[in-house]
Amino acid sequence: MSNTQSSTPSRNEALFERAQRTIPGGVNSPVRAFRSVGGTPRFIERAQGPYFWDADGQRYIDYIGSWGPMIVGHVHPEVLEAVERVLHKGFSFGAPTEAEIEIAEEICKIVPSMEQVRMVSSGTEATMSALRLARGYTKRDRIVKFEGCYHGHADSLLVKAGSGLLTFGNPTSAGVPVDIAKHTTVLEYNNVAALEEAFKAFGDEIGAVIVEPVAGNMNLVKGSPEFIGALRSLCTKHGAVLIFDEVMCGFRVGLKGAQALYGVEADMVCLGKVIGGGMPAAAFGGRREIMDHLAPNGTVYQAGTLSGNPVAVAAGLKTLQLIQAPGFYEKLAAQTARLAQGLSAAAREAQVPFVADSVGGMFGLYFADKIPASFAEVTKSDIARFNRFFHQMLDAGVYFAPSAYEAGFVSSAHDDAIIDETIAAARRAFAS
Ligand code: KE4
Repeated sequence: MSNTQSSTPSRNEALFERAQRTIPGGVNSPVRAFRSVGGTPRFIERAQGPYFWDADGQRYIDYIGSWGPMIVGHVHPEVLEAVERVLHKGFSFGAPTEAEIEIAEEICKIVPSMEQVRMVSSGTEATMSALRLARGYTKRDRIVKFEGCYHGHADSLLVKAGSGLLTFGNPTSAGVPVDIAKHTTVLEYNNVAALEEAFKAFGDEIGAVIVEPVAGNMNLVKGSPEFIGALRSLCTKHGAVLIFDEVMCGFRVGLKGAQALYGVEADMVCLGKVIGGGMPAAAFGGRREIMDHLAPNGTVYQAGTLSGNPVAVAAGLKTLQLIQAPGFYEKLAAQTARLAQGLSAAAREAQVPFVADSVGGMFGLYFADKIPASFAEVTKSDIARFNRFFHQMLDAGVYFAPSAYEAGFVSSAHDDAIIDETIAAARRAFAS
């Protein structure tokens, strides 16, 4: 019996009602409110491996993994032990620690083009700081982003395309001054011609181009090799800083992230999620020549009370060590592909227009005839059908992202039996 069909009001409903009195929308991040899929958000009480349980004790196979961080599964014993080991030594000092050097060395060892790295506490801080550094380094205010990519909620990044290519960006959120949004140009993702046209028109004004090389915030949409290659060559030609926002795809599409996947090195990389192992930690970094402009060495200011927090670093460092186990990504990619292929096959059997795609440990589900290559193509998928499918699966104990515009995530704890259980539940959902 699912919660939505039970006669007695669920604890989720009672908690959601109570939450809305003191928390805007009852949630601390909008996507959690289920606004796009409808229904009552599940209040999670505990998690273990690939599962979490809600306030009614209902178990779900978790395919959001906290939106990427839980790549080794929830409460991995070795991560738990690493955190317990440091907890009694102190939660935060506001002073440097050796562990911060260790995680910086680990990140610079693993991620191409990272000669130096600065720890922060969220992906938003990472991209906001990387943009300020790129602007300070190039002394240029204009930045370029792409429709459908999400880089956190800094003012310069909550911008949508102006009416024409050469017009200024417009805010996507109230409270973002037009004077800030106008410095952001928004182009179509994977559109090489538009990119070339923009660089031709004002390439020498562009301080930074920021992109999700494998996008996960318009559902999963992969950058084409031509698009990623054009970004690199045009930024090099015009002296613009190329920023790969790998907060989501870093350590998710492969150990060395999208740079290795495409064989393209960015000038700066933003990281998050996996590097905190579920605790608040993110980072931005790049060539020393750029990073040297950052305070206290340089004139670009950036700071953070909890940056490099010892508890978060302990969880992140252990997670980074675990994902370097031989065969970790081959297995993760195989499990994720098994899920995508199994779901596609189940939909085909039921003659439902549905496709799925995957890269490493992230996947996309689309009620459409083909895998999308841009935000506009994603909007053409059958969103209403996705929303129905989401609830059918939720009632079956499978928790996909509560939005047709989000990617999904598999962990090393999602074994064949769990993937096959998910596919069987989808077969029943497609058939109904
Ligand atoms: P945070 O500030 O939420 O830690 O990171 C912002 C961010 C930056 N860059 C990319 C590529 C991201 O995916 C994110 C955050 N991702 C969303 C998932 N759609 C976080 C979930 C949420 O907003 O609650």
